[in-house]
Amino acid sequence: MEEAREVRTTCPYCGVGCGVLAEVAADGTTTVRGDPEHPANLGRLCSKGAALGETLGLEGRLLQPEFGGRQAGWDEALDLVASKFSRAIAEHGPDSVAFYVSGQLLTEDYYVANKLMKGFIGSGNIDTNSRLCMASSVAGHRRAFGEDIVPGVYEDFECADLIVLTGSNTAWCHPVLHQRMLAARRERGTKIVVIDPRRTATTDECDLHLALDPGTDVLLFNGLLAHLVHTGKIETDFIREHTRDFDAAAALASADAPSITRVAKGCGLAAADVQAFYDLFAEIDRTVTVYSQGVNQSAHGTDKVNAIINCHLATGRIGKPGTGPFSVTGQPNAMGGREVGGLANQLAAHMDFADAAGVDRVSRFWNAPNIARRGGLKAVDMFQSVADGRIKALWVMGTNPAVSMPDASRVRAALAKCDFVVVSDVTRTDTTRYADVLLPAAAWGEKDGTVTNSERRLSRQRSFLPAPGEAKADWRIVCDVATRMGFGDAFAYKTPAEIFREHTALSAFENSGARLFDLGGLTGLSDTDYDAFAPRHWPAPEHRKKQTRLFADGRFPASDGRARFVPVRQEATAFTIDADYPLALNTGRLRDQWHTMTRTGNVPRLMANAPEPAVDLHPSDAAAHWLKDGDLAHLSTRFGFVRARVRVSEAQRRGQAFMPMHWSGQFAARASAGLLSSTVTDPHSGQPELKHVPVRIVRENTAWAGVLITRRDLRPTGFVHWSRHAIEGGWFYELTGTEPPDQGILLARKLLAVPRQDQLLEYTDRRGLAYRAAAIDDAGAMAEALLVAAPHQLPARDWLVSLLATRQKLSTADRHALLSGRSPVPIPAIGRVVCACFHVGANQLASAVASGCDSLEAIGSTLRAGTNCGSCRSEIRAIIEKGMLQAAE
Ligand SMILES: Nc1nc2c(c(=O)[nH]1)N[C@H]1C(S)=C(S)[C@@H](COP(=O)(O)OP(=O)(O)OC[C@H]3O[C@@H](n4cnc5c(=O)[nH]c(N)nc54)[C@H](O)[C@@H]3O)O[C@H]1N2
Ligand SMILES: Nc1nc2c(c(=O)[nH]1)N[C@H]1C(S)=C(S)[C@@H](COP(=O)(O)OP(=O)(O)OC[C@H]3O[C@@H](n4cnc5c(=O)[nH]c(N)nc54)[C@H](O)[C@@H]3O)O[C@H]1N2
Ligand code: SF4
Ligand SMILES: [Mo]
Repeated sequence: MEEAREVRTTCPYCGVGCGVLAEVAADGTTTVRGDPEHPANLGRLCSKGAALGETLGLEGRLLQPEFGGRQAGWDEALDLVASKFSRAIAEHGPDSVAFYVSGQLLTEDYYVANKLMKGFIGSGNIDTNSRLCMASSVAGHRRAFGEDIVPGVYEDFECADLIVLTGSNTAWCHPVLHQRMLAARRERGTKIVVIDPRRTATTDECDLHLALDPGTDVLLFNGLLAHLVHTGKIETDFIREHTRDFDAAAALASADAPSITRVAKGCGLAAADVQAFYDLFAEIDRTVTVYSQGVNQSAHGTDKVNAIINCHLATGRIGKPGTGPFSVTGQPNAMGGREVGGLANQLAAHMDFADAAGVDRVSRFWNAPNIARRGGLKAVDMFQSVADGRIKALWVMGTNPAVSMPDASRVRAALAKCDFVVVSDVTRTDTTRYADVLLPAAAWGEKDGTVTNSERRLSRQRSFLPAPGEAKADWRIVCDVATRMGFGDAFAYKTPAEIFREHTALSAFENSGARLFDLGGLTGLSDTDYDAFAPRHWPAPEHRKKQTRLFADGRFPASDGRARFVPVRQEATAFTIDADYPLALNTGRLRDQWHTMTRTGNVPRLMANAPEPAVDLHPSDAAAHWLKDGDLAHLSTRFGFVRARVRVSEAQRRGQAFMPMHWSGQFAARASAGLLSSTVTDPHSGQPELKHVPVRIVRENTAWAGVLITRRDLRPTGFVHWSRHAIEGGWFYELTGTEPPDQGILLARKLLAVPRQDQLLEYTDRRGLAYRAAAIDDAGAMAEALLVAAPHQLPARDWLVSLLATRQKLSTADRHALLSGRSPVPIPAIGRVVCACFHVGANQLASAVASGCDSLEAIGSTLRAGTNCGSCRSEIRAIIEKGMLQAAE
């Protein structure tokens, strides 16, 4: 029997890049915990990271290549991919093919995909989902610094006195970093300002929240720059010695934002709040400004980035401890993708197409005379070209564009029409439905390589499980195809370590310091060194001085060594809200889900906090549209429609709705935010506007509601709306429709699987409006249960969920209860799960508060809730406050 073993690796979710220790027990079960030695998290994990062990099951995994509706061998599949791509290139030229890849690939996977497309196929047509994520930050960095550089490191959060979080729900999206910021707030009194149109878990713990109008960040930061100039808070020496174009930027900022009153009006803020923010920024030297998708995913994202950077350059707050603009990366390897050149407009290793000498250098290094000489299509344009038939063959790797791209129905139509679509994934998704060839990729825990986190720190992902079935690492699949296309010599790698060494060598090749991205000190890593590689920052040049915090010497990677102020002006949002589409729709993330839910959606405790797709609305908007909490809503924009539950929430501002980006066709009938989002892009970065689109929301007149609790994994069809979430031992389906209840019962009844009539328990009420049924397995346990009733009239069902999990033989009392729809023994419902780490529900928290727990600490020591990752603390605090208020009344 095998011994238990522990492997050091890195979390495959967000860009914080936490170290994880995976312990594989002798029986093969894996448990994970935070790696206390990893500098990003020092042992902490958030709810998603802590549940990684529960995502390793093989249900739903792709285990073999498939094409033509059948399983196939690797040889056939790879031959087909290579010949289709080669033929398209021969007949229509290299620009008739494209790769759409992902910031979730490892650096080694990414490097070879980029090398194949740009170096050997000879087209720039490789783009990545980072186009939807980091492109505006990349463009803003390049305009300001001359290179895509995030200057700061995480320690800056611990020595800052002011942290400005703008367009970032850090508490949910970078939870471990947020914990580090809150520790600084507790320990050294660091002030936190949050700039976000809605109230979030992040705004719950801050000193000032500016709920600005969507898309008005440029005005706010232009006003800040003007204020700094007027109040003499700028660093004139720094500006003179290390920057250019200050006067133009300051002049435009003052013209754009002539007074605090004008800024307040333009941003929809109280003048006193704007003043308070400007005063804090002006007075506190050690300031970090953290930004994420509220900044990047905007029609003017690049200008937002530069408006922020301008304020840091003007105050010389960059390159020093506790200062700097800090774009936090979303995906685990968004940064690694930028390093290899995975964006269509970059070449490789921070060299780009604009510089002919750079193209020549990469061409010589790769021995690739056929190298692409110009950039390729950016994601939105790439899918447009697929739709137009200009792209004949497309390979999608590690991303789910049928869900996550804006105007997703157009993307689906394009995929359906395309001559040849290859998809490499670990599971079936909405995108794999369009694959002509489906390639099974090895998943987290099965593959080896490196990732780079938000602070430019490289860490290893290490395998601790064998790849199941015939799944293969992405780098190997790419190399196998490259070899079959005739490029074998350039892709003859046997290990990821070999690829990594080549990548580091390219970064150092003819690099005399012009490019800060330099890993020259790592080119000599042996295989053993690579195995043992400990997390470290770049730059890691061979001979020059090691630098962790960049720009400390005031030198920037532009040809004259100076940073640029970029004059920017507040532009109008791409769309205006009108009577047809009267609300502004914002989209983003939930605490416990990861993107299109292909992994987190299978984990019961991660589905418990927000089990259904929902749209958040301000109470007065809900009332104006005749919507109540829990109603089913029909949402439409000029791009498409979806259906989701209404959640009335004071956290929204009037006129604005919020919908999570996560739901796909695997988890709901039609609830993907991508179907609503627009294809408007930022002119500099090509990043789509995903935070603002006019929407109309009306109530669906549902006439019945149902739930199906089952062990089986189904995708119901024919329902106006369904959604599902994982529960212990199976799935929970919410069903609803607009047809009369008796028809609803018939429709729902078809979902029930009853092998033999004597295994069915069934009850229909006298009027035929309510229905309850259960299927009993051979051992006498409940295999599934179906309840149908009028909307809002379904009986309690927590106890049915636990009945499914126990798999125990049903007692007579249970059978009666199933038919009467009432639990045999009153079991207290725990309520909506608030703490995912310890599975503690709202009802449990409320009763703990009622019995005297009046602080987070007291709750923590009684129920443990909130003591692990901490991302539920703001929700717990709200429950405590509500309980105390009730007690006082
Ligand atoms: N739980 C969880 N964490 C994740 C992910 C996940 O799927 N789930 N994904 C990861 C990835 S890839 C990414 S990119 C990051 C994203 O991390 P974040 O950017 O923090 O997440 P979002 O929810 O997309 O958007 C952030 C906030 O921007 C606000 N916003 C909208 N419009 C504006 C505006 O005009 N101005 C300003 N200032 N704010 C605005 C939204 O209201 C929202 O609260 O999260 C990473 N971490
Ligand atoms: N409306 C709206 N849309 C958005 C956003 C938004 O805020 N609003 N955010 C955007 C952002 S920032 C991002 S980053 C994107 C994310 O969007 P996607 O990239 O589409 O989301 P994921 O669900 O992470 O897709 C990753 C896919 O890779 C698969 N996979 C996992 N591991 C591996 C592996 O090792 N190899 C391979 N080949 N496949 C693997 C997963 O099963 C999954 O299907 O969404 C964007 N879309
Ligand atoms: S914060 Fe959470 S999701 Fe992000 S890397 Fe750490 S454990 Fe993973
Ligand atoms: Mo992202």
